Amino acid sequence: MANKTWWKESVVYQIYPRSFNDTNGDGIGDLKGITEKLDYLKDLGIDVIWLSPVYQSPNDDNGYDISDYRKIMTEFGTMEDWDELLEQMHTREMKLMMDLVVNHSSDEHEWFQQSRQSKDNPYRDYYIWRAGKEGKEPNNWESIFSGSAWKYDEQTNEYFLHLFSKKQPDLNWENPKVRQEVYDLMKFWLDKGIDGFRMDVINLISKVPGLPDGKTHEGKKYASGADFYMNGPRIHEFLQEMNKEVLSKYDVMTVGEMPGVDTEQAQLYTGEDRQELNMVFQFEHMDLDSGPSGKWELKPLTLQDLKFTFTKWQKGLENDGWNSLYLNNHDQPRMVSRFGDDGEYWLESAKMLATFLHMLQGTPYIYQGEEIGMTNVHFDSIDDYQDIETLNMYREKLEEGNDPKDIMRSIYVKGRDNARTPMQWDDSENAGFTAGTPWLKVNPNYNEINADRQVNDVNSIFHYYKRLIQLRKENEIVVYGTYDLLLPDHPTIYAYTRTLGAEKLLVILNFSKEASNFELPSECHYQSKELFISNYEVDEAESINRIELKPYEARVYKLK
Ligand code: TEU
Ligand code: CA
Repeated sequence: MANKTWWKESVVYQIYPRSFNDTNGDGIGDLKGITEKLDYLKDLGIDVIWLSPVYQSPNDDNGYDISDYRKIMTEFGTMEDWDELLEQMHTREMKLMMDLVVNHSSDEHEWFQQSRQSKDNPYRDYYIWRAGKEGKEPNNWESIFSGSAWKYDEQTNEYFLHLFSKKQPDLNWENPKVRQEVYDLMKFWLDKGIDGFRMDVINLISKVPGLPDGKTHEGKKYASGADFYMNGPRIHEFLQEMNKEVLSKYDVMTVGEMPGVDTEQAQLYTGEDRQELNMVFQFEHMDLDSGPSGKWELKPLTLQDLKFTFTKWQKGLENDGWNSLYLNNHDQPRMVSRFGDDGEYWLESAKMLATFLHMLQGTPYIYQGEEIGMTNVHFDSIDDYQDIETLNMYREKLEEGNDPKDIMRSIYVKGRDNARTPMQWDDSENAGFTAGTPWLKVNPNYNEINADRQVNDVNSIFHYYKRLIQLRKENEIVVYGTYDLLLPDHPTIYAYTRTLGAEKLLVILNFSKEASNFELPSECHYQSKELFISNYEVDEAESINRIELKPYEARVYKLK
């Protein structure tokens, strides 16, 4: 059995502060708003809060573009507000994981302002500057936020690299001074008492020397440079140095966000004896409904793909390393809309998906609003959307001659603003999120879907999550049991077991709105069974050898 540790037994709740709770009526969530809701999170059973960036930022990418790593964003409040929030969390025995964004900074950071002054400025090599080639960018890499990954700066007649927005210049990790700056800022927050870091795109920090061109595709002006910046040549060296210099000196939890990571690499990043990170956010299950050209190319999701991917990760890290478990976050559409049914079977499918995720092996992450089944949003006009990734894509595809209706369809399904509409607290104006005008419109379904209604309804999604979290705390098998897939070829049922010693959990999930026939596989012997949790009324005495599952029905039995 994997070594026991607190971060394997914890449930994490991600807060996107801008959209969580506004207490001063400016329409923007703030730190005081989070402090106000800690009892709600404690009641849910949350152990750790992952706070998306709250540092000083011009908000080109809503805080993922940092202009001062040691200051609190003015819109979110003051350092005193932050100190109070941390103290109130610790008083409630909740831990705080901050978001470390060090693949890039904001172009308004002092380091970049210096760096762009001149080629011999002491900060020049804090960033990645190159001369153009034949009047063009230094290479053909595409930015993840559309267009070239290079921006020309006439001050020194050179280009700087930005894998994300033009206002997010990549830091040069080859420069030991940059690495030391990062370690110092990490210690600043750790010495204030935080309990860990989520590390933004941390597997992009090591680039292949020479920054070679990517493979271009027919008719595309730029190419993906992912082969030359994902899981690069010095990534493990950098992470082991960070661990030695900083992380090893504190009792902290770390999760690295790693686009393009596979299970073999994840074992290297999270192996117990690797001294790198505790876990990673991988993206394979987030790409199952994307076509070859990326997330905006919609492709139907199949249950087979979901079974294959999750089984690969459950088995791949079962002996060494550790899984993070998530189905949505601030970058992804709402899980009940994407993997379930946000219409007729909204309640049942939200609970079924929660059962699926929380009975797997790994640390579960709940994204704000997921616990009340918040759904995707559908704004009629592109002017109602705020996300830079969406707006850049819209402009680029429009210029390429695509039909605006087709572009909007992709935005409805995959846009990041789906996850960023304000938290729906109650059925008062603006869902109780703000007394002012919200920075991003509230989802109009807040009258039906809000926390206030669900906290007072024992059959709500909120109470179902609370029960799942309680089961995890009361039963070691939920954390440490070994995962095995059942019925691999069943088209609508996802069934798996967890085994720990003589105990077994049997998890049966109907991923469809059709009734589905479950037959207990012969390998599932048992003497006694106990119904752990279900999203429909179930007669406990009923045999489980054959079950006709209702639409999106979920059941978990403990077998002995
Ligand atoms: O996201 C990393 C990333 O790859 C994103 O492009 C994300 O996967 C994509 O937008 C999905 O549609 C991190 C942060 O989570 C994201 O909010 C930031 O915009 C990005 O890095 C740059 O810091
Ligand atoms: Ca505010």
